[in-house]
Formats: sequence, C-alpha cells, structure tokens
Amino acid sequence: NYGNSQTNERKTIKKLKRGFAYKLFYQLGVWTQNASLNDYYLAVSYTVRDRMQQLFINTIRAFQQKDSKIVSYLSAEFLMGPHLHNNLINLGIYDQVAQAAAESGLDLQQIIDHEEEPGLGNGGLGRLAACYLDSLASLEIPAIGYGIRYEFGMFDQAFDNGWQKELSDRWLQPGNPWEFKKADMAVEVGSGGYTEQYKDDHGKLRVRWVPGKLVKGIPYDTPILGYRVNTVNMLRLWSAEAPKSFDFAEFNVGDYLGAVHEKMLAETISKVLYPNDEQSHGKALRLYQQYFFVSCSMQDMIRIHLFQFENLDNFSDKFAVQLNDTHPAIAVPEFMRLLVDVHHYDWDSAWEIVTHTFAYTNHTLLPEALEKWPVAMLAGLLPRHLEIIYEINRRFLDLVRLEYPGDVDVVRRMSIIDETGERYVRMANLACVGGHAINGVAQLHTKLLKEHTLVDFHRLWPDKLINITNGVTPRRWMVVSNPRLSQLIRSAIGEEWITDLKKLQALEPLAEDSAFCEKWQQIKFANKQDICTMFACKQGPNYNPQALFDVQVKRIHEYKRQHLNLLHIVTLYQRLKNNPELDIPPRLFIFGGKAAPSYFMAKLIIKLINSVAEVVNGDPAVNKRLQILFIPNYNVQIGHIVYPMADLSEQISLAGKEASGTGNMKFAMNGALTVGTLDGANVEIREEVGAENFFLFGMNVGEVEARRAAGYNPQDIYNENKELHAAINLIATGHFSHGDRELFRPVIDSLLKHDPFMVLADYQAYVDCQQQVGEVFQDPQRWTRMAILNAARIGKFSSDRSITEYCRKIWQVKPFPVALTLQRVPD
Ligand code: 26M
Repeated sequence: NYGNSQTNERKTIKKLKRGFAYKLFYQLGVWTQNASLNDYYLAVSYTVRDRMQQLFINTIRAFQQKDSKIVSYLSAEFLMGPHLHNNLINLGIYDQVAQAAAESGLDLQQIIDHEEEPGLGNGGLGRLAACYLDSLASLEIPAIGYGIRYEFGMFDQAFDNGWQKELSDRWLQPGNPWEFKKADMAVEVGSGGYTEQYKDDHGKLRVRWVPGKLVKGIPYDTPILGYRVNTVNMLRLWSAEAPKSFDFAEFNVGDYLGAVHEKMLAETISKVLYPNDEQSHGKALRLYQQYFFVSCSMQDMIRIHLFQFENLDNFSDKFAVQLNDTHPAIAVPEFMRLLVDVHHYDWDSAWEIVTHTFAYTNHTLLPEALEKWPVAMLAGLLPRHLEIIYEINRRFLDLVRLEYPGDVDVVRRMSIIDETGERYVRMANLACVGGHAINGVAQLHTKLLKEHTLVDFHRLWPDKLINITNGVTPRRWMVVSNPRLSQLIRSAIGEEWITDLKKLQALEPLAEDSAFCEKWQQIKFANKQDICTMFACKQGPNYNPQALFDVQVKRIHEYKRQHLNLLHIVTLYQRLKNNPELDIPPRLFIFGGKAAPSYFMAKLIIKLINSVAEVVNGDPAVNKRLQILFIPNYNVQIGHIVYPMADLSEQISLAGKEASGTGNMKFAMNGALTVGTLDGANVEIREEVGAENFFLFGMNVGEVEARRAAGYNPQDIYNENKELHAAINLIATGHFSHGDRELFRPVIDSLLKHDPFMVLADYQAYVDCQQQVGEVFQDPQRWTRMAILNAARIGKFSSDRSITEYCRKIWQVKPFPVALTLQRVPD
C-alpha cells in the first residue's frame, strides 16, 4: 500500500523534526538561531537514542528471564568508533533522519562527522571487542560488555616536523549522548590493607580481607543495537569515584584538603587508557585499573544472578565470562574470593563454579607482551588475591606433579609464579588454569600456541585449547563506511549478505560481467577521489586518484614491518631517478598508525616515513608517479575512509608474529587485494579467496625458524643485494634528513646488526612481488576481477561467524529473541 506507507514516512519525518527541535530547546537549552554544530549533533543523537529505549528496556527485561544465558565480555578496551551513523543503520532510519535533517536545514553527513569517537582502545584487541558486541546483538545473544570508562582514551596523534606528538583525547568534553549514568548501581572496590582469620556464627574458621581503602565504581551504560532486531545489548563501563563516607572521615578530623587529595587519587583510576607499551607492565595503577573493573563487573553479575536465583550454585548456567586477553585475568582469584570469603562456598565447590564460568582468549605470541605482575606489588595492593593465587597454584602444581612424576622442569614452566629471578605472577598461566577453554585467534596462531607458547598446557589438557578465527562486522566495515559499494552489491544480489556474509558468493559470476565491473571501478575511483579532496599534498602536486593506492594502516611496530614497505618505496625512488622512462603505474603510498609514546624505534620509523615523504613528494622528477601520504591520527573514523579507497592492502608482518590481524579482512571486504606473508589470518584469507587472487611473498614460519637456526646475518644480505645496499645507504647518508647521518642511524643499525624481524631476509621477495602487483594493476580488467573475487569470497571473516563459533564451542548460549512486552510510556 504505497500511499499509506508514504503517509507513515511523512509522519516519521515530521516526528523526527519535532524531536530535534524539542531536544534543542528543552534538553540543550538553546534556540535554533544560536545552536552550534555540537548542539545539533546532540539533538539529533538524543532523538535517535529515544528510538532505542523501548528495545533497550525490553532486552534488559529478557536478561532477567531465568532461561536466558548472558555472555559477559570482559575487556580493558572497547574501541567502539562513532555511534550515530552505526545506530542509524542498525535501526534502519538513516534515510528518514537524513530527510528530516535536510528539512530542518541540517546536513546529516556533517553532523555524523562531528562525533568525537570513543577511542577506548589501542588497536586490534579493542576493535575486536567492539565488532563482537555488534555481532552478539545482531545474533540476538544476550550480552554485556564490561570495561573501563576512561576519561582520556587513546591519545590523538599530530605531526610536528615529522615527529609524532601526543595530544590528550578529551572525548567526553562535548558531551556523550549515548551513555546512561547509573548512580544507584554503584559498587565498592577495595585495595591494600590486610587479611585476617575469624570464626563465623557457626564457629567455622574463615578468612576475610580488610582493605585499607575503598573506591566506588559507577556504571555508565551504552546501548548496543543489533542490526534490525529487537535486541539491544549493553556496554557497561565503570568510572571510579571516591566514596562519600571516606572523605567525611577525613573531614571530621579536619583534614579537608587531605580528603580532596584522596578523592582525586581515587578518580585517577579510570582517568586514562594506557597505550600498549612494555613500560606500563610494572605500573601499579595499570594493575589496579584491571582489578577495579573486574571486581565491579563480577559483583554486578552476582547481583543480577541473585536477583533471580537464591544462590550462586548455577552461576555458570546464567553467565559465560570471556577474558579478552589476560588484562581481566585477576577475575579468577576475585571470583574465588567472592565465593569463598563473602558467599561462604567451600574451595572445591567455588573452584567448580569459577572454572565453568571463565574462558580466555590469547591475542599474542610475542613473549615480551605476556603480562606478569611482581609478587611484591600484588602483596601490597591485593593481599587476599595473592593468597588465593598461591592456593590455586599449590593445588594446580600437585596435579602437574601427579601427571609428570619427577619432572621438576615442567613444574617450573607451568607454575603461575615465575621464580626465575624477581618473583612474578604469570597472568597467562592464571587464565589457562582458571577457565574451561583457551582460544587463539587464527589457525596459525592457535597452532603456534599449541606448539610453543602454551605447549605444556596443551599437553596437560588436549581439548582445552581451540581456535576461533577473528572476524569483523560487515555492518560498520561495509554498510556504514562504504555506502557506494554496499548499494551496488544490494542492487546486484539483495541484502541478505549483511547478516549472512557468505551470501557475497553470489557476486562471483559478476566478476565476468563487464557492466558490473565498470560500476565497481567507478565506485573505487569515487572513493579515491574523496580522499584526494580531503588531504591535499603539502609538498607536491595533488594526489592522483588514478594511482595505485597502496595502504598500510595499523599500530607502528617493528614486527609489522612498516620499514619493509619503506625500503620498497626508496627502491622505486632510486629506480625512477636512474631510469625516468621506467614503466610502472603511479602509486600513492598511504600510511596510518600510532606509536606507543615510549617506543623509540617506532617513533623514529614515523619520522623516517615522513622524511622520505617530504623528499619524494617534493621531487618533480618522481612525484607524478610516486607519492606518500601519512594520515595523522589513524582511528576508527579514518578507517571508515581508508578501507573503501584502498587498491592494495599491506599485511607484511614477519611470519609467526601477527596473531591474526583484522585490518586484512576489512580491506578485502572492500575490494582491495592483499600483498602479504603467511602470517595470522592472511593464511586463511588466501585460502578463501584463492592463491591466484593474493600476492604472497616471504618466508613462512618454518623458513623463519630454519633461517634463524642457521645463524641469520643481515649484513650478508646488505653486502650482496645491490639495490638494497643503495636504498639503505641513501637513508644512512642523510638524503632524507638534510644531510644528517645520525638521525636514522638507530633504524639502520638495528637492521644491519640484529634485524629481529628479518626485514632484509624478506626484502627481495617483497620487491619482486610488488613488481607483479604493479604489472597486474596495469591490466584494470584483471585487477577488478580479482578484487571482486576477494570480496565475494570473504564471507568467513564476518564476526557473526566468529561469534557463532564462540557460542557453540565455548559459551553454550543460544539466541534469545526479545519480545516487546513492555510498552512505551503512554502519550
Ligand atoms: C599491555 C600493557 C599495558 C597497557 C596495555 C597493554 C596492551 C593493550 C592492548 C597490550 C596489548 C594490547 O593489544 C594487543 C592486540 O591488539 N593484539 C592484537 O589482537 C588482534 C585481535 O585478536 C589481532 O588481530 C592482532 O594480530 C593482535 O596483534
């Protein structure tokens, strides 16, 4: 009934317009004439948020039904990215809101772009948590994401003369319309103090922790919409405040300023997200952040449980708790403490509940990234937890000794306490012992966990270690960020792929359809033009949208080998200088990524890329065919722009170092081809899209091991490879540093003396492979065909598939569709 739906549409738009005006006037207290862009952003967001409330409240009601099992995703990081656009897409009201905005004299795109993204994560691990929340809601799985409401998220990156500068991220300053503060749901968390034994009412000897200090955790809830379903899950982030009773006590003895000071200290707990660097490993504040959010979350789940059941016996039937890396692993002794000390369970029953509740995801093989905390630090901060960890370890090591009689080495390796020097608590061992499942994040990663990092645990419990390959949400990474491509796919094969990504397979025959291929090319070109207009080149001619857009965006780390990419650029630069007639397609090299503030080498690599960019972009002899753009402040928002315009995705880590990677999936979904090593999920992507549609180079894990065993000497390669020799010398002799030969010496020295990530060993294979890339790009038909096949065959890497596997293999949860039983408030 067209006429009727049209009047409904008009009604919706009219209501939305009224909503904007109402929010502006009553909630923001401004008049249309003097409203700022931020006022409009808030007014639109509040209007959209109102439309989520009925679903949100009904979902929370469903959580309280006895037969619904809830997934709790515990993560120190959630890199959510902007909410407004995503919520409009998931609610299915983008077009109406755009129309209502237009009729109110507003540009919806401008309002969307105004949002300050919640960047409460470093990179892959935090963004994975966000994709998983999207899939959990879209699959109608009841779920709560538990984390920390950092006042300052990931720092903003700026460049100052090519060097990274860190600026504080005040994301809450403009106001956050997506969260609800739940002051009445606050919980208390202790620290320090001592433990004591006492006799309870029945004369039973018990232990209790008498903390020296308390802080309050206040939950802030953000609704997480599923895609066009009734389920609206919740992200519950904890903010630290000083308890009232506490500063009153100080006030009574007259130390008012002392009390204010203590209050300030309490509030630093949730002040800032630590950028991931090794430096933060020893920091008591970081450990306390972890304990703080974990304790709040466990207490919260217990409260929810006891609201429905009279005891905690069946807790693990109600909650499945996933530990996102070891950052929340202190949950294991905390839950034991709550069960034994507070709820008076005996040890064995408590342990049964705990181990059935938790499961642990490992995200790294790098030994230096495995978390460990000094025993002395735990003793001071969490004395009861240290006792409990010792008891867990005592019982666990008894089991190990029983299994391997006389093997003292295996006991030393598997112990939760590292006693090789200063004593540490090994958080990975604690997480392995305290849960019923451990998973790696890609097939290769899981295999390496089984063979190296967690080999002893795998031998002891052969069924515990499983693989669940990462995935990303096609809602955000296609529908939201690439509207042109999504529309083309919709008009070709319908919309089922949005919730069932394997359906993209229907695109395969269209790779032979010249009309479709032409549209595909036009869209890529339009996406590339967008970025050329957004970023003007500072040193040379404007960026050329005809060029091959060759993109590497990810955190700057030596194992990810941004400097290998750079050596290729310098090689091309030399070739062009030596031979101006050289027949290679024009390329734009795009970089994005932040370096940890204390990671000297990573920051120097940023400076090096920017320095090469300055010379190359400014050189008229090459800058028609070679240009470099380092986009500052790479974050989710920039990701929305970058993935849709890429021709080539750089996934060039040393084999065995990248656990999975998730950017690799986002690129391929948007029709970029990959140049990559056999590392992380690249292996599976290549398997899916076909070896003939993937540019593979470099050593595999076995070859890396063999090369190292044979005594790897990078100097030999430097001496033998003429082009490499010249490229390194060009940098070393100051060509990119105004003659300064010292500036980049640490990078050069590292490469020539140790080269821990074997950049030189893979250099020639990489350069040769890139030569092929260039040749294929000069055949646009062939390139487009390959790109379409990549997108068509990428279905496996939807986070919907990952989450479905977690539900079946680990959590034992099923969809619980939400019925809208609670009605809206009456008009
Ligand atoms: C550690 C100490 C102090 C402060 C922060 C940290 C820390 C924070 C995040 C350490 C590591 C962190 O993240 C690691 C990470 O992002 N790993 C990536 O996880 C992705 C999702 O599984 C994988 O795709 C990547 O391969 C993996 O590098």
